[in-house]
Amino acid sequence: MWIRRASDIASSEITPESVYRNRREFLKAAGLLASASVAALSGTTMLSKASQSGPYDTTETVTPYAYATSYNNYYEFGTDKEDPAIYAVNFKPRPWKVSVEGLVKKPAVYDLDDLIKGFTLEDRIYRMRCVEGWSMVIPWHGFPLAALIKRLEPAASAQYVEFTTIHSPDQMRGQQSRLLSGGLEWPYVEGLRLDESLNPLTLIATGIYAKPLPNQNGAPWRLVAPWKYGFKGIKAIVRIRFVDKQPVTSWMKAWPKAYGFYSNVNPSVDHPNHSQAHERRLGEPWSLFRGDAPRPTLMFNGYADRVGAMYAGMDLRRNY
Ligand SMILES: Nc1nc2c(c(=O)[nH]1)N[C@H]1C(S)=C(S)[C@@H](COP(=O)(O)O)O[C@H]1N2
Ligand SMILES: [Mo]
Repeated sequence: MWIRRASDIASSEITPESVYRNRREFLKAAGLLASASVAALSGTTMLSKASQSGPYDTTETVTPYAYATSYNNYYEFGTDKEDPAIYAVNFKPRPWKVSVEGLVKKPAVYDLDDLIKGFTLEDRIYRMRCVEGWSMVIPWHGFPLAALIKRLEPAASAQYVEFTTIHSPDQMRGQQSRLLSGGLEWPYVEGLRLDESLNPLTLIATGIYAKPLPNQNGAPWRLVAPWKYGFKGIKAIVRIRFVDKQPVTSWMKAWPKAYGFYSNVNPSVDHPNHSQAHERRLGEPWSLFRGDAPRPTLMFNGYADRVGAMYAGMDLRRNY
């Protein structure tokens, strides 16, 4: 692989366009994405629901499998987009314990398979938008988070749900040194308001592209909230805590001016370093010489009709 420069580490969550471009060119040159179009074809045929889309599915073209599984953020495995696919190969997603805590009737440490037994698994094709400006269309496999929350019976006083990723430095090189953490404190923490958790759009994924969730995508289970920026989608969850105060998330702690609790996709609220008005759809042909077609970003990532009412009366410029 290439030599890691200090500037790569400092690039943190925000990767300048030029660096990004170079990495993509590097990837292509290395042949890592050479099979993308082949994967796209097989990906489509693997999808049981590709032709008959359900009420939650976008009908936009599904992103090639190779992009979804070899270009993403999972800082526990390193801060480069290619790191998760490379360094998560030996991660062990089973056996998996989950601690349920806080304002809830059934707090306990559960075995994941027991905890989610009996849930009806669904396929849903969601549009995903990263804060850094790339977007993908991913066929997820999983169950509504609402099903789990109802099973756990939160107390009436619970208003937020806090999620925590596993802390396992032996398996996660990014957790071994501050220099590798991209400015984050471990373990990774995210949160949702309780009503956001119960929204039918909010999914817990255990698979993608009709396959089990790969380690780099958050095995054994991860959150998917498609109207929010990608970083809300916490991976490899080991703790779910019901609380009455707004949780402080990892990115809020790292840079509060850039990352608020809500993190709803909003083309009119810029990141301090760049506009959020447009995005690049990974893998989508654009011109003869470039992929990643640019397109305008939509309010709530296009899911306003399903989630907008939850924010009625809120100032979405202040509550970013
Ligand atoms: N535990 C953990 N979860 C995480 C991250 C991380 O660094 N650690 N990165 C987030 C960010 S910034 C993004 S963009 C998405 C990207 O992964 P995905 O393409 O699999 O959704 O995962 C999110 N979940
Ligand atoms: Mo992200």
